[in-house]
Amino acid sequence: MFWRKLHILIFITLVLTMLSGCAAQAPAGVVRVQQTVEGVTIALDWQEKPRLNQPQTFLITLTDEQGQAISGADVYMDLDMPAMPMGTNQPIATPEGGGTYRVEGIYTMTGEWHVTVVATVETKEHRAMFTTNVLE
Ligand SMILES: [Cu+2]
Repeated sequence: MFWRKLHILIFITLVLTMLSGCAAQAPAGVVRVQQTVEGVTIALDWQEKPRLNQPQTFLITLTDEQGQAISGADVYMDLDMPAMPMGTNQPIATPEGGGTYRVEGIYTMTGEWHVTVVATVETKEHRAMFTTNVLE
């Protein structure tokens, strides 16, 4: 009986270890989308199913044609709805090193949003637009 309980305990510990390992790699619900625009690859890690009025973290990673990280770019996002003018909603990204830039934003309405990453690399502007649907 003791050994049976011990086996169950070891099994549970293993499962918990695996689960916490996965969680450390990427927050739940975060997926990567990316586009290559004139030699610059713009990758965006964002919520796959964003919700209304919930703070969003956008992680942008820039790489060149050789796959090398691009640091020192000026990056901001433009959040807009194709169905209507939503005013200016252009949060500026904070560089995090290694070609990664962080943006905090929020969706103030349900429906389709156009999320555009604007990255200026050595005076040249690169824009990648991604579409998402915000639920209540
Ligand atoms: Cu709207």
